[in-house]
Amino acid sequence: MNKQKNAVVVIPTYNESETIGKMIDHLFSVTFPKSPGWNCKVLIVDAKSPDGTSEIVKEKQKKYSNLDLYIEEKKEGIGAAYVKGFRRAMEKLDADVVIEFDGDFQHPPETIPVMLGEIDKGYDYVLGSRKIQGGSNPKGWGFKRVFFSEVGGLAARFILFFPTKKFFSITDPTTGLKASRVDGFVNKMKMDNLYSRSFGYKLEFLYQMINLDAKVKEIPLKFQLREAGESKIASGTPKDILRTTILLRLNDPKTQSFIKFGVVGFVGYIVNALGLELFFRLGLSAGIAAALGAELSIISNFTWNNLWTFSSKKISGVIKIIKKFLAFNFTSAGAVIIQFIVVGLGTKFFGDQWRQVLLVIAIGFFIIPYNWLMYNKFIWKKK
Ligand SMILES: Nc1nc2c(ncn2[C@@H]2O[C@H](COP(=O)(O)OP(=O)(O)OP(=O)(O)O)[C@@H](O)[C@H]2O)c(=O)[nH]1
Ligand SMILES: [Mg+2]
Repeated sequence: MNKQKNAVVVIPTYNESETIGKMIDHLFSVTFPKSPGWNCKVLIVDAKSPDGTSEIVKEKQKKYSNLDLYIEEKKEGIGAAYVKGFRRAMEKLDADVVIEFDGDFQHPPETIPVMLGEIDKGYDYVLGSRKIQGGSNPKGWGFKRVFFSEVGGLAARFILFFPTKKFFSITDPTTGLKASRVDGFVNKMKMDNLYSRSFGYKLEFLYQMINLDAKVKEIPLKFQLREAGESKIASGTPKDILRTTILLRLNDPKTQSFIKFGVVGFVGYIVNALGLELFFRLGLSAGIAAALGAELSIISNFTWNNLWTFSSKKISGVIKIIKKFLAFNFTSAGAVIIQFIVVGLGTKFFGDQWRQVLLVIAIGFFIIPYNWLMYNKFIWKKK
């Protein structure tokens, strides 16, 4: 028989004395018995709440041996609390799965056995989503909160994932209800230098888990109004989320190489234009001069992309370089054909006066994605 696995429900608290005792009782007596295959533990990470939250937890520890308490030196943000909680869950509590969970009854406890069931099925990352069938925002939320949740969530999805498949499949990136597998995921996550130690950490953990190739499952979350106590949502939260998502995407290696690819492409255009001018002034016909300029820009693009954009996958060795350079010329010819089709067809439909606009459309919507795809899939493909 397999050894029973440990699931650690991590609950950060700041002044949650009104609900935490009830939550602990509910988890141990009602919720956990529904997951007989799991050894469920609770870890409360308390930000030295002045309202006596930790005293209540200590009292409950007399009753529940699987209840752990960590009291922070001071309140440092919900992200900081989860970093400490995850570390402790791995190091002290031998966690196989960690669950992010609110102690104010906003997250229905009955989602916990559902999430563990999905982990049992082989998923690595189970997310409670308010945006799929069966999920919802609290009925009592005002316009502002609904707006931030909907528009902010969509913006975060876009910034983090567009145009990959994850843009469509991660429907609720700011959700606070998650179960994460430790082995290969949480134990590989970098938590020392987060962009945000407040709410933005949620996006950061999400992004890291996705980049670690976690198998993701979304379950419906009927998000509730907090049962008692005051809201700790800071007014700067939307800004924190926006800042974190932008930093994550901008500093992603893929984005970095896309920016370099753009710069190299622009330099290629300049080389093309200068080449045309130079050869034309040397007395060649404009057509020949343009073709030579184009070949110079192909050489420039190939060289700089190889040395800079895709330096981590650099092509080296004379034979290999020649082979790939020929292939590169071949894919570049594809871009010429695309231009021929888009500008040719476009002017036929709309008239010749649209040729420059059509050129921009051809480059922006077709050639850039086409080149990016060809470079990544064929020329500088992963080894
Ligand atoms: N340890 C710790 N816990 C925190 C901190 N900030 C918030 N929390 C707790 O984390 C839980 C989730 O916080 P948020 O979702 O940001 O805010 P909230 O108060 O639940 O917001 P509402 O949706 O209005 O209830 C709350 O139950 C807080 O008690 C913090 O800095 N440190
Ligand atoms: Mg809450």
